[in-house]
Amino acid sequence: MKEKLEKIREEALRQIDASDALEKLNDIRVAYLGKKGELTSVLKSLKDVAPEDRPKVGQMVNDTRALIETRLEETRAALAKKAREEQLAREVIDVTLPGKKPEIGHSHPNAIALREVEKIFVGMGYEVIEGPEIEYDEYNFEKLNIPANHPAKDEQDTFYINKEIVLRTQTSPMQARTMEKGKLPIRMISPGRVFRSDNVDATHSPSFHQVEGLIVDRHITLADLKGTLAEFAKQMFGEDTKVKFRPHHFPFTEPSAEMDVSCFKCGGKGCRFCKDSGWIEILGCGMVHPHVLEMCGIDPEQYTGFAFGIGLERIALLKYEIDDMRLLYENDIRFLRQF
Ligand code: 2NM
Repeated sequence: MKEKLEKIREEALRQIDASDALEKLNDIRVAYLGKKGELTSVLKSLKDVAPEDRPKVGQMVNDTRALIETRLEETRAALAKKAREEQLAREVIDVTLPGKKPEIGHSHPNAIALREVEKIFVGMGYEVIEGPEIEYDEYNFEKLNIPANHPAKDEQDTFYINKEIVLRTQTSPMQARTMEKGKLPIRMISPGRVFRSDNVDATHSPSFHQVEGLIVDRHITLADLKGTLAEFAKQMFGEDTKVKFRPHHFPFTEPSAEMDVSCFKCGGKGCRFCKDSGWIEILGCGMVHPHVLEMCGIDPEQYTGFAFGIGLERIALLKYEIDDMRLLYENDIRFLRQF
């Protein structure tokens, strides 16, 4: 029995010492100390030993087990330490290497221009109100005094979803919706994407952005329109900016005008930028047509208003001297990085 235990011990220790992986140690533990292990079967055969020898043999079995367990644990600790050291060596970080520069995003020129326009009008007490890009014909045309036979309603100009629903061609449907709510006075701008069935070129796109403004209150006059938009021009293009109104026609305003600003590049002397005219067209505007007020539930005898529409891309192109609108939509990172 004693020899057998010694043999088991020697063999177990030899195997443990030869182990180079934690899994192997586990196999050895099972093979010797497990329920069906060699040492356990020795313990089971203890009943064949003479009763007076049992305590001694039992003690020997326990000593052997303790020895194997200790060696297993020592070897496990040594292997784990070695694995950890190897891992640390593998994962060593050179803290002196130069860091990676994080890519910082840039605002799109349209976004910068919009932020400026919004800041100016919010500063004058206007609210920013956004709305849906898909609109009812009723709000996009009808309530804005654009009747069924108007050329703007032609399928060549407007994207129709169906007979009653369109991709909005302007953001003024939101003005109609706001007037209809009936809470007066109104001071609002509605920025957003609009759609027109145009082919792409340097100055056209089937999808672009507008900021339309509306004020409705008692006693609003053309003088308010001129003063407000002249102030906008000064804040947007510089304190020395002059404005000029040219008569125009829009279905939703009467009278209507287009506003030019004195060229902020040459100061009005004439240059490539203003095509030698000294003036740059910047927006359309007018006094809200009484019929529009009426269709939106406002009494034109009590209330008047003015409205305007600004093409956002036009402002962005002017501000950054970009000569092709397509650059604004291609999102070429080399282009966007400049802003
Ligand atoms: C423009 C030019 C002139 C305009 C009119 C309205 C409304 F709904 F109040 F009648 N909103 N926007 C308007 C007026 C838009 O864009 C060139």
